[in-house]
Amino acid sequence: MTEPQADGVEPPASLAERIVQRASELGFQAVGFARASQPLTTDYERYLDYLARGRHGQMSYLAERPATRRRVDGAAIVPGAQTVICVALRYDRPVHPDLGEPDRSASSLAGSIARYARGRDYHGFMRKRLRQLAASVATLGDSVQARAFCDTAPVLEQAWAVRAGLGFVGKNGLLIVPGQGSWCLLGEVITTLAIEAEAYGTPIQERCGICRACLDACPTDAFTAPFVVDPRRCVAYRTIESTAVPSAAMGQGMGEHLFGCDDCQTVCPHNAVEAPPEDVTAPFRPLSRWATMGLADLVELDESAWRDVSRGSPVKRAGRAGMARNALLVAAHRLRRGDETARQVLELGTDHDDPGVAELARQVLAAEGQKGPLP
Ligand code: B12
Ligand code: SF4
Ligand code: SF4
Repeated sequence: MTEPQADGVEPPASLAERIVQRASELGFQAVGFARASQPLTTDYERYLDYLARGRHGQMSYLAERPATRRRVDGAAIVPGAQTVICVALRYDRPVHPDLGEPDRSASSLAGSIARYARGRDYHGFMRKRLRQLAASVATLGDSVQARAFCDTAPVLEQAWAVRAGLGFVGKNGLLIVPGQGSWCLLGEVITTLAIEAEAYGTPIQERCGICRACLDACPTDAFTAPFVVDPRRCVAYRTIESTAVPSAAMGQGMGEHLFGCDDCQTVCPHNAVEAPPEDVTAPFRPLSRWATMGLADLVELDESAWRDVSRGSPVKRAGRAGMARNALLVAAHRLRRGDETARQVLELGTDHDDPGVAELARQVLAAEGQKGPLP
């Protein structure tokens, strides 16, 4: 709390306070500051180890110009940067049918899509807000440079958020903001502005304790150790980033996941907090198209229909063949559980114009056929 001056005039708020205030106006739920001039050490070494083990798989962008991920104050990011302003934007929504926010169920595609991806693609509106924050930061001094980042630049976002004291990385590999949980997206404004020394954060101790709920909940055993995900085994990678079409046997274990996966967050006790008010997370409200489509529709889409279905949605990243593959894997899961309606989806899949997708459908049907004649 800032004390009024003797003459009753409020003293100007500190730079940090003004940035926090602006970030809050723009809808960010948490803000922290890290010193940009100190390169990353342990996190950078972990990243190099990750590359050396080939964990990036098909995400070749992660391996490009690796040295750029070590520091953010060089030519690649913001020359002369002093401060990384780290923000978190929550996307968890109250679960209520009237809000279109479903549980995972056979009747709704949205329920099989990871929460962050059910609504509009966050990159657009998150970057817009970050750019607005950057514009405000640029007015706080002479010749201040400030750039917005979210997801696409070579910045180890979780590492900077940890350094800013925004939260800690849990055993599920995600940044958890104390009191708010992990259902949040990270972004940064990196700037040449230096703020008050005492406003820079420090890392906080991780608060997982003996819990291991996320490790046990992972459907594909993607954790090689607590805190360490092997993306190549992660459902998010396999349904979003990878273009590989697995064999029917390899594709097992993905369950109902059509796009992304939330299992290691759903079980986390730090997420047992109230969701923000509905209007605050309105852009994450499930798109109405998911309520009217089924798996078969996804398999049948031609290029033009796919453009309409994927417009403005994060699912665009998987591509038409990728989403058809994902739909077939969900159908295979349902068929194995005795849902005969899923067979139709697989039969449609055998005619898919992507040969790999068509082959997957044939393999699943052949494997299921061997289990005995249909009634
Ligand atoms: C590539 C990527 C993926 C890949 C690979 C993830 C990975 N682990 O590398 C895939 C597709 C699998 C993925 C999945 C998801 N992702 Co992603 N992803 C990214 C991206 C673009 C780069 C990540 C990266 O640099 N990886 C490289 C390696 C080195 O990092 P790492 O393995 O994560 O390791 C770091 C920490 O885990 C930690 N660490 C590692 N080992 C240890 C050990 C100990 C003891 C400790 C304390 C820490 C620690 O240090 C490392 C370096 O910082 C970031 C955005 C960004 N630019 O940072 C988003 C990002 C990490 N993803 C995000 C999200 C939301 C997801 C999903 C939840 C999406 C979903 N619902 O399907 C899942 C979660 C999977 C999981 N449990 O981690 C958010 C996470 C927000 C948060 N609260 O942390 C980010 C930050 C995007 C954003 N802008 O908000 N993602
Ligand atoms: S997102 Fe799903 S598959 Fe990936 S680590 Fe978490 S629980 Fe496992
Ligand atoms: S589920 Fe448990 S172990 Fe996993 S991140 Fe949450 S608190 Fe940590």
